[in-house]
Amino acid sequence: MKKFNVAVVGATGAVGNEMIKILEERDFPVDRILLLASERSRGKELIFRGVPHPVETLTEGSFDGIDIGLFSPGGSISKRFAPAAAGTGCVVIDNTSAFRMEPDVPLVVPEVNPEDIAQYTNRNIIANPNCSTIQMLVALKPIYDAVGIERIVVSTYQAVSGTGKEAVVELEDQSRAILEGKEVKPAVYPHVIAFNCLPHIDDFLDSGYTKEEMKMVNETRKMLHDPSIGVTATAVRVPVFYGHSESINIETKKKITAGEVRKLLENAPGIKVVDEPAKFEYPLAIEAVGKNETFVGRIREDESIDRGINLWVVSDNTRKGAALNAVQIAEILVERYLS
Ligand code: NAP
Ligand code: 3JN
Repeated sequence: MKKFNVAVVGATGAVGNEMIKILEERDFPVDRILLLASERSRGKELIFRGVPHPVETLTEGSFDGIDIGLFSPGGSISKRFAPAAAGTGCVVIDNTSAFRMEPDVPLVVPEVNPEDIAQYTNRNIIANPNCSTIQMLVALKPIYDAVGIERIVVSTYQAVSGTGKEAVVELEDQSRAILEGKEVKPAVYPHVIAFNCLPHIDDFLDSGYTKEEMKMVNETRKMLHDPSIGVTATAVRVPVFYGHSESINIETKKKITAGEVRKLLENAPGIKVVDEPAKFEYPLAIEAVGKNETFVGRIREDESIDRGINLWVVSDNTRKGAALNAVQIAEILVERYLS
């Protein structure tokens, strides 16, 4: 089997770390792995397949001989370095919002629109959606294909790991300090996150929505190739370390019962239905950690309208929400286009 030289850009971060783990777990055909981060990480080593690898400093010249670049160094760094990498023939799979809405860059969730990967040849860049969009669309695509969806109303409950490694430390430190009766000062977020919920993720826009909320609207329309689907989102940060949860209400085009939705989702790729309320079984963030599936439960008809369904959807945000989705795209890329 052909093997590939793979660079992980942002290798020391929350997403990069998970990418290294998933490449190893899924036995991705890696010939050489190159771990890249900022100057700050010079001298660090990370383990891949039991062997320590030095972390190198990202430069425009880092990509000679690299076939695939898995990027998660933040939007501004991707904007600067992804085109340089793509120019050397490396196919970039970028986890940031830098290229997601560019019309000639495919934006892909393998369970939703794998056929769009073919457009990677336009720029040698494929974009990975925002974590909250990914898990929502994994859950909704089978329903969309079966009966159509007119409108989505979603509220997210997002873990601090979505912000990065510093936020994980902040939640831990603040929780301990508050329980010890000490005063806490927020640093990563504008308010204390421990024992709190912040209805604020990413910057506010003039419309009153946040950028995170509008990512869910715009990315959904792009991946479903459906500019008219209605989507409205409220994105909330909660004091959970790993695992994003979402309360989703949809209005379908044709009537579908809760039982029919359950059956559809039980047979859909990437989904595990956990929906036995009588036994107190429903998807939970702490049970999704380290898992690849998107968990769906609390499936019920919205009794306030004719064609409405409510769902509770949970997934590990650093895996399916970021690193796993990127590696799954890379798997399709090598199987269908690079081998
Ligand atoms: P993180 O834990 O803070 O890690 C950031 C990574 O980027 C680190 O490896 C860091 O290296 C590297 N980096 C920062 N500045 C750099 C530079 N000038 N040159 C090279 N590398 C640099 O953040 P994260 O949670 O992994 O997220 C990183 C990015 O991934 C986010 O900004 C976002 O764009 C994207 N992301 C996407 C999703 C999604 O929904 N798909 C979810 C989370 C994150 P050092 O350790 O050397 O500083
Ligand atoms: O906050 C979360 O739960 C997910 C965060 C994603 C994120 C964080 C910083 C910058 C993104 C993203 O993937 O949309 C970005 C960005 O690239 O804009």
